[in-house]
Amino acid sequence: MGKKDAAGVSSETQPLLEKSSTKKRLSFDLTDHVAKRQRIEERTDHTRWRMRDDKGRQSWVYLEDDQALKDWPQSFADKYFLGLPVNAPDLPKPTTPLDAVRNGLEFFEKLQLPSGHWGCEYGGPMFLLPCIVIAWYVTKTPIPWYYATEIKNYLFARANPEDGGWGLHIEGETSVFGTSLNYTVLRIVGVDADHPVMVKARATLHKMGGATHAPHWAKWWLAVMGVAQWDIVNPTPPELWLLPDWVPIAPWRWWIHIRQVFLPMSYLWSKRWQAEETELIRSLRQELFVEDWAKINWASHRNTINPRDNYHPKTWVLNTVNWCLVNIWNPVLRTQAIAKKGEEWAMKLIEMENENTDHADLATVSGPMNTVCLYVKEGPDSYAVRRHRERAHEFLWMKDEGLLANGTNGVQCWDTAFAIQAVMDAGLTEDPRWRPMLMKALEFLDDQQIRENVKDQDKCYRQQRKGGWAFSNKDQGYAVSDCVSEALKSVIILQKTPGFPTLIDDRRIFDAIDTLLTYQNPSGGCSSYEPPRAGTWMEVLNAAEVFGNIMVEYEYPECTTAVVTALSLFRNHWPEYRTKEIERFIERAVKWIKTAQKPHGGWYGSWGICFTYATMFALESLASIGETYKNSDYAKRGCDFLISKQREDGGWSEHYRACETGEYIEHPSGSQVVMTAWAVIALMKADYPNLEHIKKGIKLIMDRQQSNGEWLQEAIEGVFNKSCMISYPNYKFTFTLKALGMFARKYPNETVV
Ligand code: LAN
Repeated sequence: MGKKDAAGVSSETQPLLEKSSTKKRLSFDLTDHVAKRQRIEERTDHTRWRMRDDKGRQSWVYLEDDQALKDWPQSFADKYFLGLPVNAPDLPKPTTPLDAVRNGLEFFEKLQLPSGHWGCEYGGPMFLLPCIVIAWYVTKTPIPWYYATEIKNYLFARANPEDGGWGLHIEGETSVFGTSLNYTVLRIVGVDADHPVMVKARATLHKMGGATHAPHWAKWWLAVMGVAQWDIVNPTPPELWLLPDWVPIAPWRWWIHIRQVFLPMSYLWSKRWQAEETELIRSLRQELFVEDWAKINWASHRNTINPRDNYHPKTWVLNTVNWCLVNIWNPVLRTQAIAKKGEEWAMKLIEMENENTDHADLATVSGPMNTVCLYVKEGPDSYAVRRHRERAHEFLWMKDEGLLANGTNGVQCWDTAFAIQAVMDAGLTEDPRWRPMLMKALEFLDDQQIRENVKDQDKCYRQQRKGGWAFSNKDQGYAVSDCVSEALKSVIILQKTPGFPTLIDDRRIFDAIDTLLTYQNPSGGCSSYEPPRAGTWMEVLNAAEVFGNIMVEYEYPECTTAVVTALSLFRNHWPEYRTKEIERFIERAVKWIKTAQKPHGGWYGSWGICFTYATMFALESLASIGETYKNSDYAKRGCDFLISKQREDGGWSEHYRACETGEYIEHPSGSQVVMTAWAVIALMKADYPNLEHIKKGIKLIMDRQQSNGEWLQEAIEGVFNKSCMISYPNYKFTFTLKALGMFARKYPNETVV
């Protein structure tokens, strides 16, 4: 058994505690690290890190013990993730796209984790690590030296080389949000204020106005720490949760992520809870602000914000609401009883979320916030707090640059589904060479299917999920329309391939279909976690400032297409099941896709960058009902749009700023393999007649393949809420393979090299 470590840090060979573990086993040494100086080193020994895959729960373990090191050798995937040499052999130079697929699979297969899924870094956003680390600090959770050291290394590596600050995401320009919070993290993990990196970052922060110019979420975290006073935080009253369901602005109607963040925010705002004051907190009060801390007029800075952080300025409606809350509601009308009732109901909802996810929670913002709420309500020693501490590690990822926070607790089901489909598109599912890999992937999806709806689904405002799949794993358990669809397609494809067993029987497939059919909106399109529960006018209440399109669900071409293609595949095999509804669903969905086309012919992407990504999905939807370049004006205009963006070298290259501005923008670093793959997949789906364009794209993808079969990481691929980018490192395998494989099957007689 490995050494028992700081609160919940799974150490060495000790498995993560199961839910069934007795409360007694959950006793940690809660030494007050606040008083102690955090141990921090220059670097850790990267050969000591291991990724533990506990049935799809990923956590990084640092083996301090030499015996444990021998007993648990570093795997190929560990080394790859850590950027250590993997020594993958050179493969015969491919002469055809299919050879290139085989080489790619040779490499990609080695990255499959023991439970059958593919893992990866899921970083990008720069506000997630602060959520975890500040939550640790205020709940007095010790941070092991190897975490502290690698968090420091990651943030040092990611500081803007010019001004030393941090942005909203790794490629973004420096902002107060990124800089104030990551500076705080560095101080928590033990970096001195006079370290040159800190001096530089602080100067930049001060130039931007200091922490009084931070957006709402940063102000909230700093108030929780006691580094700022609560009066600087715009109100988030928990009594909003008491509004009857019919009220148009009731929070149950908001997008799942925003309401799950608002929930703990509202609880702690209402309590005006602050962490115990420490030397560090006193010092941060001096470091983060331009003004003399004691003289700051906190209330006057509620709406102060640096323009760089102000992607979505608050509307006059929200400003008026906030004014009324601050000046009338809070001081005059808000009775103790109302506040208490609001807090109680918010806590009840937090508890339901914990129960439904075994304390993993929806994502990396709400999880740490909930940890603090439970610490406040139940104290440091409760099961819930300790289980939260333990599960936080599933949100961390170790790489060559250091330790970062993932956007969710992984990308397990999503990437696994695409990996299977890439093999299918190349026509290789029957090739015995890939059977063991595919079998493991199928077993993983079998294990990860969500078998039941959540308890008290209506009470906690959850969407039906039985038969679905989450983006990450079943513990998190939030079914998403496209995650269900992609996983379901992959399962059907494999189970209908000779040689594969039926692990998921018809009933379970029907469960998935029943859930999928709940996702259609009146418009015909599909959104992500739930059909919209209110109109987009709700965006007037967007208080987060740094994000757009965050308040409610929208329809997305990506999600809509995934559902359309899943239903189409399903009905080919089970033509009798809910036939009429499926037919009607597909018809309405594709109609909606047409309405979403932009005048230039492309579609705006919300989850990948940007028009290239969504146009691929939209053209696939059209193709699924037989509409292609030659018979559909929509498909033709979509293809013409893509062709107009193809570069000299045959590739595509869209910059993330397109997501912010809504205009196609070229990436200055030139063609990207992932985007090129999306574009050629789109053109092939639409039967674009001029093969030369497709061949040039395919050639670029082949040329970029390394001699061991891999592709190298290029610019960031994903996005959310218009302004924040997020990495999908496995796309450089799954979509390249898919593009090459599709080409090989569709044009078997064509050569490209
Ligand atoms: C994700 C990741 C997956 C993504 C797809 C499945 C790709 C998409 O097609 C549907 C939406 C979904 C599920 C999605 C929604 C928003 C997430 C969860 C993220 C981009 C990962 C991180 C992000 C989450 C909101 C980050 C926390 C930040 C907040 C603003 C609360």
